[in-house]
Amino acid sequence: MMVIREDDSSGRTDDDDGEGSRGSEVQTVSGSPNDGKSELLKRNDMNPILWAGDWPYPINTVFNAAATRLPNGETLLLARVEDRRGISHLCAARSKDGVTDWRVDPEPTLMPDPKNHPEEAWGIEDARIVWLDELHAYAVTYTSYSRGGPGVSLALTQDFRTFERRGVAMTPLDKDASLFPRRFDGRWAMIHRPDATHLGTHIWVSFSPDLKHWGDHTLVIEARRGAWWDANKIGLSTPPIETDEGWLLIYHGVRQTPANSLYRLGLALLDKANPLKCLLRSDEWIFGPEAPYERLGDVPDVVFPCGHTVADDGDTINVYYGAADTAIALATGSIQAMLTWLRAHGRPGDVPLDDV
Ligand code: BMA
Repeated sequence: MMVIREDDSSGRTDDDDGEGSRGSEVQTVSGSPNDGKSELLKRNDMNPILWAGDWPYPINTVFNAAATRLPNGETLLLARVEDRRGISHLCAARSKDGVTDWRVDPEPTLMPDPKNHPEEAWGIEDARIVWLDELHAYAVTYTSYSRGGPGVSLALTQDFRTFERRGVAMTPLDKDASLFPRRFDGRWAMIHRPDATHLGTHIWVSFSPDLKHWGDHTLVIEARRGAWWDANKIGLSTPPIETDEGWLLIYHGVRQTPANSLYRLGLALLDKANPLKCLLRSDEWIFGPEAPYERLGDVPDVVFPCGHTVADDGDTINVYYGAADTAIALATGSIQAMLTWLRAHGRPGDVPLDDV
């Protein structure tokens, strides 16, 4: 019999013995500054839940996966797979509990198609999935790496087997994009991250009547400056989470150090009716690289979520993140706890950003 452990937010069952899990060898975070403290996102004991060794064909790394729950309750990840040329494609993996027993597509699910889509010349990366009720389709936004740099492309799918490409939505340099799941005053909205000028790399929202023509581009969340954890470069992590209080955003901030770039996560809340209005923004990061699989890999010190799923209780959130651009890991939290924390620790959108 399968018994869900009451104290186990991962949804793991007593049938899972974890035997042979490489996660059990590297999961220990002893000595991490968060030991013993309550955390908004708790790492899964099986982490990393997927890595190159799980792939049915030779690859370099698998990371930065989009996520959704399918109608049958299964979790689907659309992972970024970097091949052994350095070029990325997307590949789907499905699991009943979202943690174990992943069934990975035997071949790449969505390959770059540079012949018909030159914007995909150097690969496709970092997807985000949103279900569009109106179109009865999943919208997949992804980075298309063109010869002119990375931009944002959009494809629609019903089944993650065939995809209808809608082409480039945001020209280079742009990344970290997701649609909102429904229209605002008749227009679709996309959150995205046009790339750096010397004045920083910020989060913008743009609108479209038809998912093709985009305009009314508006800067919504600014990277801070100076010593802050999210100075100079930020971007959306997983798609916007609709709550009674507004759109909860998990976003990443990049701290440049002399040694490397530290990718950490923070929270923000956008107005429910007007996603151009930032209501709250966390001053502190809520999650950063601490575990060995986050600190060591092709790109050290990176946690980079592109997808989440919400459990049947409407509150438990599973955040899937790329760890060190090398593997996929999972951390679980509560949407209500994040909102409570943000209310207590958030800075209202109209208060100057980078004063202490
Ligand atoms: C960002 C993106 C991500 C990557 C991260 C860390 O700019 O390109 O795909 O995970 O850098 O390398």
